[in-house]
Amino acid sequence: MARLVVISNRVAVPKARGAAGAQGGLAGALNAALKKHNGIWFGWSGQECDSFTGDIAMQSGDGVTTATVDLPHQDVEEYYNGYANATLWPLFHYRLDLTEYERATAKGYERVNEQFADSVTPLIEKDDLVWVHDYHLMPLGDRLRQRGLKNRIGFFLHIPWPPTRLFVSLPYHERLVKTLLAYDLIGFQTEEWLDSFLHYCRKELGAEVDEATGRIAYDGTETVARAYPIGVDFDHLMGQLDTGEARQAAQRLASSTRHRTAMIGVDRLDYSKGLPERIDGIGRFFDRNPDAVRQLVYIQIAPPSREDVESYQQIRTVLEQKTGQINGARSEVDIVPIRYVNRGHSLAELCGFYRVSKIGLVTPLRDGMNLVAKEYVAVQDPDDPGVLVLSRFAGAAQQLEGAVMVNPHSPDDLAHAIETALDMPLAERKARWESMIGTVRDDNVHQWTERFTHDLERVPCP
Ligand code: ADQ
Repeated sequence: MARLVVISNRVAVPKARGAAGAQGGLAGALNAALKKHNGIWFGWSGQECDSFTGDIAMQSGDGVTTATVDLPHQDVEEYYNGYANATLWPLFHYRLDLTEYERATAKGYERVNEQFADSVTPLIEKDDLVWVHDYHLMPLGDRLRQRGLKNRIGFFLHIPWPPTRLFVSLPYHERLVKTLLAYDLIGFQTEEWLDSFLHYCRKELGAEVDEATGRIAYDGTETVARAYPIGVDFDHLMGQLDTGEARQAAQRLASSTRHRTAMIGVDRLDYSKGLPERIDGIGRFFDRNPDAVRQLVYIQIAPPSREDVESYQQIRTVLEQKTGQINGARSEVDIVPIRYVNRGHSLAELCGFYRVSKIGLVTPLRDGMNLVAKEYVAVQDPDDPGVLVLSRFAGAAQQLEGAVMVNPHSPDDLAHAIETALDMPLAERKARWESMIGTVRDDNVHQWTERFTHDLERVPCP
């Protein structure tokens, strides 16, 4: 089996798995693949330095070797806070209104991709499979090729790929996509994002595209693009559910909500997750059902993320205001309808919370996949499962058809979905859950890494 070199913006150092915080779904997924392939994980340490040295800190533990570099403040500002999170992230989540186009940050993005290529090239051996992750590092494959690498190099995009009409608002969009075609294999979360990418290649680049196989021929290169929906580490989740920590968390939540139904949301504090819109929907539900404050309590777990980006500071303020308004209007001496928890929790605690929450609310405005939806389904009690309310704009909606689907922009739709979930008879809850648990269990993260690396090993050698 070929050794695997994973390259992503941030690296979860050994043991960080499941630690409190909002690292995103990437960490758990990759550790599993790396353990199996005896791999190396390269990326930014998260630390800042005075000037870029390229010094690599290596660390081994738990079957995984990590190799990290520090970045100067200016690089972090331009590459990470700037181009990645204030240009690509909003644009790829269809938020042109929040997208910033700055030449300086675009240059910083290119520069850091060059630095990453310089640093990681000496770590890569002849037969290694190289797997690059996410929007921070789209040009990296091309930069590695420029340094003479002949390995098989794959790329996986964790976020959506926007429709061509939005994507062309990006200055130098062609250049970015051409660099992507330096990869041998490009993975997307869903067929929808894949279709958007193929459409762009055909219409804007004039590439030869075979929709059936995902083959893209352009300027003498050949690339394959396919959908690889990411999953959860199902067995690990079951293990977490079985811990004292999970049981205690479940008990704490159950006893504090007493006879009320717990409804839960777990998200990074990010505008793509539709949090203010969700609170509006909950507000509408209480307007329509004022007595339901004695029947339902909503728990929102949302630790801050990317706090250096302005749009992220705003969302926190908006969320606090909206929650405060509903609680101010509807609380009673012994009852608060919305609990907003502004910090992370361990995976075990989350499993405990999911298990006792009879409604899981996952309503992003746009999401590559969304692993919270799958985690919620995974840990439900088969004899008394809760109801997943899911945005039709999450990639997960294409697999989890047993969820109550909502349009997250519509407060009425959200309110109606909560009513439906609250009133749903046991037989229907079971039938819906049973229709989803198979894909959550079987299309898991191990199967995902297996499929991607299997295909990467087999694409024609460059
Ligand atoms: P994210 O946008 O971070 O990931 P998501 O898929 O929901 O979104 O993954 C979040 C992960 O972080 C989950 O495993 C969840 O348990 C954990 N998490 C979230 N909030 C937490 C909290 N309050 N405390 C502790 N842990 C928390 C990106 C894309 C997604 C895609 C993933 C994986 O945006 O669309 O599904 O990558 O590819």
